[in-house]
This record gives sequence, structure tokens and C-alpha cells, in this order.
Amino acid sequence: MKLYKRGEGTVILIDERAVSIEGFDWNLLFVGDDRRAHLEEAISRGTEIPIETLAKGGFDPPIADQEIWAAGVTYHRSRDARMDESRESGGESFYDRVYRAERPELFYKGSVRTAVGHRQAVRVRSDSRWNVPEPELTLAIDPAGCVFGFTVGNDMSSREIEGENPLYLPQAKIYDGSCALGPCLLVTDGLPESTEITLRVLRERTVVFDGATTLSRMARPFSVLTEFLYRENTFPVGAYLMTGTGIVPPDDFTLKPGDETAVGIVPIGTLENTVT
Ligand code: DO4
Ligand code: MG
Repeated sequence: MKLYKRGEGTVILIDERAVSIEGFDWNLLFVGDDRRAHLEEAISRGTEIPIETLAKGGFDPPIADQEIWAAGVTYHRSRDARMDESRESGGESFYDRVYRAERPELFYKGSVRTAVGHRQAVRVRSDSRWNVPEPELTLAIDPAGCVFGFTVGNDMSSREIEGENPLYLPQAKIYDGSCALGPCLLVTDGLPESTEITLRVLRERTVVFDGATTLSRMARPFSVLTEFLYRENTFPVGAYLMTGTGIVPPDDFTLKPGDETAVGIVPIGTLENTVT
């Protein structure tokens, strides 16, 4: 089942049927004492709409009051890129150490305030000259720490600022329009390790970056990431957790205003954004 959010409305895609619902409670979906009953009740009072409607326009990020967190250096490619960018600042060894440590890197990524949805604008910071998208599978987690769904995430990052000093990480990562989520939330128990994540960047209709990875390359299981996140934190309405990037463009690549990013994860969908 896939859930799409647009203004006050939600569209639920179930068995090739699209059902539009007004006033769907997204927090209740996350809290989920009886998630199936909540969804069935919503579908029963919804209106069926043509499935083609979903291909048109954009969507809001599939979020209500959840906090968004992110894991870092969960793929070898991210470790290597971070070591390169922080060599001069002396921060290089931190990334290798965290890649091998028991405790993962986890950082706050914002909330609905910093998030945008499918076909909405992501931003690069005006005080940074080196900016990249980070395509990341993103977990939807209930208050008990159980993963009940997945969305596609883009952890927009300033490599210039984080490379200058690892202590600047929050500024490199959290600002208006720094996190894209969508196009929908897929409610399901799990995804296979063979799941592919792709990133494509278009500039004036030309592909300027294209990359792919699979979940099998992740260095840590989801259960370890969620266990550490929930260890000393209570999330009364659940949380989103971005699971880190395994795709990093070459060091001479930076996003430019007008670029279009497309992050794809089958079976969730493709999250498209324009950079401003
Ligand atoms: O430590 C820097 C951030 C790492 C990150 O965001 C990632 O690996 O995806
Ligand atoms: Mg990231």
C-alpha cells in the first residue's frame, strides 16, 4: 500500500486502485496500534480517483509531526568521500573510525519545517560552493522502534562546510529545503537486500551525473540504526530515519540552481526535485 500526501488530502494506492481521502491522520498511521484498521476505515470513506492522477503534479512530504533523523557513513563510498573532503581539516580519521565502530553516526535532519516533497524545490546553501544530493532509503518507524514503511529521501548536503570542520555538520545538513522525502510512503514490513537505489542529475536536459547502489552494500542493518536511535530517545509519534548514502558524485561535481535530481527506489517510486 502506498500513501501520497497533497495539501489536506491523502491518496492511498492499493491493488491498482487510487482512493482519495480528506483529513487522513498521518500521526495515527505512525502510532499504529491498529494501523490496518486505520487504513481500512480511511479507504472506506474515500473516493476512487483515476490512477493517472498520481503521475500529475507534486506531493507534499509524507510527514506530520515526526522528527527526521539520518545515519551517516553507512556505505564504504561515503566513508571514502568524507575522508577525502576532511583531510586538510584533520577530520579524516573520524570517518574511518565511525565506519568501523559499534556506535553508528546518527544526526538530526529536521522535521516538516526542513522537508520538501516530490517535485518541490530543494535548496543549496548560499554560503557553500560544493553541494550534493544524497539518495537514501528512509525508514518510517513507529513509537516502539518497529519499521513499518519506507520512503525515498534526499539528504542535501554541503560538502564544503562539513569538509571544513566535522563540527559544522549540522550547518552542512540542516537548513530550509535540505531534506526531500517522497513521492509516497510505502507501508510494508521489509525490502530485499537486492533493492537498488539510483540517482540521476539533469542539467539543461543533459545527464550530468548518474549512479546506483544496492542495499546489500550497507555496512549496518536497519535494526542497529533504529536501536541506537531509540536507545535514549522517545518518539511519541514515531520518526523517519534516512539510512545514509552509497552514491557520492566525483569531487569536481556540485549542484547548480535549476538542476533536477531524481532518486529512484523500486518499489517505492522516484523522488524528483529541482534545485534552487
Ligand atoms: O558525516 C557526514 C554525513 C554522512 C552522510 O550523510 C551519509 O553518509 O549519508
Ligand atoms: Mg547522508
